[in-house]
Amino acid sequence: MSLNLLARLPRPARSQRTLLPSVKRWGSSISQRPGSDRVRFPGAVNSKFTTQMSFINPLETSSIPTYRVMNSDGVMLEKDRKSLNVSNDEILTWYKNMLTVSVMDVIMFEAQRQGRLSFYMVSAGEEGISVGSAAALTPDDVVFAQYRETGVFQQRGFTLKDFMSQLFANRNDNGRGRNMPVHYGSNYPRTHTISSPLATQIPQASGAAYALKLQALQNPDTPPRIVACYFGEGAASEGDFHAGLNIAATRSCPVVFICRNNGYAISTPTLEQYRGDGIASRGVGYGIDTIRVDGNDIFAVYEAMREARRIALTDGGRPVLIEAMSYRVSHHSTSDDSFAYRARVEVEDWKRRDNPIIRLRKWLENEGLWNEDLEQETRDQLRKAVLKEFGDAEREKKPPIRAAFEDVYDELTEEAQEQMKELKRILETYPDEYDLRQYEDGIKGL
Ligand SMILES: Cc1ncc(C[n+]2csc(CCOP(=O)(O)OP(=O)(O)O)c2C)c(N)n1
Repeated sequence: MSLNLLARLPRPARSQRTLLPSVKRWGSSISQRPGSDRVRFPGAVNSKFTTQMSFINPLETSSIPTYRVMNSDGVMLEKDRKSLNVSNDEILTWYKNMLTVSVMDVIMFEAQRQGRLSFYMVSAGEEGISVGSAAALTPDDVVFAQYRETGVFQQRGFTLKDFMSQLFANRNDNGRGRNMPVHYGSNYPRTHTISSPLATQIPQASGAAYALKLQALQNPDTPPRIVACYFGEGAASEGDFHAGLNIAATRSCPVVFICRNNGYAISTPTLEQYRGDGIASRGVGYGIDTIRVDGNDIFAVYEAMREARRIALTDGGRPVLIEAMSYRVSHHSTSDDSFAYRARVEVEDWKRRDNPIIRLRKWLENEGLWNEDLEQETRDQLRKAVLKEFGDAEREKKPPIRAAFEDVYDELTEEAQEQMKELKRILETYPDEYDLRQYEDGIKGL
């Protein structure tokens, strides 16, 4: 096509042109200049020539450092450090949110052992990662979670009633009782519903962030928003992790990936999960701004997330990776006995030595904002509140039976309607075999 012909073709809309990554990888040309000391191959444009044949040995490069603000005694590491720019009231809310998750976890784990709900997963040791990072988000920011981020939901305003309705799959569950316990979701604040297949949320998060970017370009008055995407270090071995990070980098999407590296994926220790420098080193490989933080230090997590959010919104969009280090002090889930693959003493040691809740409590006590009486009083209140919602949710009716057929597609298909009729016929034919009293509207709910 001649240039003239090209000129007559409509140009792409301006917004589409600016969608291209803002990073310029080359100057005027990618051709090789004579005598240049740098490679001008299009695939690695800034690489210097070398006559030294040396393989990069990862064992000889030092490990990415771990950012922390306070030590395990709750003492700020830099004495003259500027404040966090967060009010004491807000910090107290974070503390209470971590406690709420912890108190609820202990009660619900026990309830599962008694057979009162089918399944549960606790967040013990990782409350600081979820509460601290969620504290830096706005309700309009979009979250994708894995399942060990109950603190994100708590910090974003999920109520005990919301948690219990989902756990007991009753008619107040906004997921209509269809998912396993702990697969929470909410329309607002924007928090996508959790699903079991690991890592699938990572490329979805990149896609959602790309959509937010387009939205901002088309409508510059919309408040800037990011996507926050959580996953474990085990999930990061899935292909979807690689797809998700690479697409976010090449399309410059405003997404913050938060990897909870808690040392285990069920029974698999990190030594069998990867041999590189954790997950953080991979972010660098994808050309993504990356930081590793102490996940037991809620201040470090909050600060890193706040800065990551700012970076993610720079130049129209840029992905960021945060690797938050912690230790999974709990069993993987109620279906797991972790002492089958790790020593009890290792777990006890971690519980005693470092914990995000105890660390913040020490800081609050040092500041004169907290004491033993307040701790006992708050724990009692929380325990009572959890047990009240627990009882109410357990007694509440299940959604109507028709909910099992709805939402498979947007509208009920003819086949689904036939199946509903067939189910109704069976339930009416064998009324003694099926107790429908627990479902809203009983047989009429079909
Ligand atoms: C695609 C897929 N494979 C395997 C599983 C089974 N599974 C559930 S949780 C889990 C371990 C995940 O570990 P990690 O991502 O480190 O998170 P953690 O449980 O430590 O918080 C596995 C293998 C799954 N749910 N989905």
